[in-house]
Amino acid sequence: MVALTPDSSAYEIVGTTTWTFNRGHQNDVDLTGTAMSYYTNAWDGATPTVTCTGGGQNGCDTPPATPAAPAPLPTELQQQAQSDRCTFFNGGMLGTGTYTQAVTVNVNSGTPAQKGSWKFTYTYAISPMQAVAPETAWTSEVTGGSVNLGFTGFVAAESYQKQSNRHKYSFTMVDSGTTRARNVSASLTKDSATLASLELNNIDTDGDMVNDGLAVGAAAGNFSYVANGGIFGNSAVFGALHAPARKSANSVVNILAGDDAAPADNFAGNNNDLASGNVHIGPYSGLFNGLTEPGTYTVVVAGTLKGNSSTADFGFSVTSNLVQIGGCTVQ
Ligand SMILES: [Ca+2]
Ligand SMILES: [Ca+2]
Repeated sequence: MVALTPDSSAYEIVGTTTWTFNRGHQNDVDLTGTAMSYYTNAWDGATPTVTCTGGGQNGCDTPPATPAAPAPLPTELQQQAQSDRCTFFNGGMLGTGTYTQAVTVNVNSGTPAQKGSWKFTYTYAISPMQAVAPETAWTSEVTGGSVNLGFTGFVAAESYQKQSNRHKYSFTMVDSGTTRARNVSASLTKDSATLASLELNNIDTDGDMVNDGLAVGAAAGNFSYVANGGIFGNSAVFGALHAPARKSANSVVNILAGDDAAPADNFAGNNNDLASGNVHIGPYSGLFNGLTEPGTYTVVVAGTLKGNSSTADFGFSVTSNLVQIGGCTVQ
């Protein structure tokens, strides 16, 4: 996986001043002062709509007890704040949003008989708590009139081994003691055209005095893993990997301890891999300086994950969320 976070999702240049949007991020524990803190995001309290399919020959029968409403989604709040960035900049009334989440309960037992796949759909509302003054959740700096677009992140990798009924996950990232992350670079795109690139390699893996790898070390903290850079190896076990359309993202601690969807890790020896330094990450950061043109930018981090003796090297490329420069002021 590649974790990739631009320093900000929006900038405005006004004369010699650069404004930076402090939107907040879906993973933030503390949103104080961010644009995302200006809304409520909650289930609307209404009874869920209920539909049912299946149930066998005689169809659905007797719904199960109504499940609890799922927690609200921070991603939805993040999107609302992003779409309101110009209202935060110019002042005014923020937008509202709604979305739904569904819980499916399958039943086939009980007296009276309960049958069917019952879907409970809950509605959530995102509501602003107040109108905002101009330049709310934006900070300014006199720069001469350009944006230095910074980004941070890390590369990590998961491997899965199945041996009879034993399932084992690993997050080590070395080959003979040397990083498997090779030829790692970042590029900047604007409106889909590549403008610039940066080398992120910081270690020489083959002794030719030229850096060609991204150094990895022990992860300091737990993190959520999802293989957004792709998957490779034995396709028979792709379903065991935490990747889009495969297993849902989960924390590395849960994955290693087997607190996870099937097939869950049942290898006792790796439960403390994070604490013992065997969960590796390759951290990186970079800066694209002196941007002045309004437009929609992304950062792309790409590289190669070195395979082992039985698997080929694997290329990856991950694109950041959009970063907007301009669009909120009349130029
Ligand atoms: Ca080299
Ligand atoms: Ca384990």
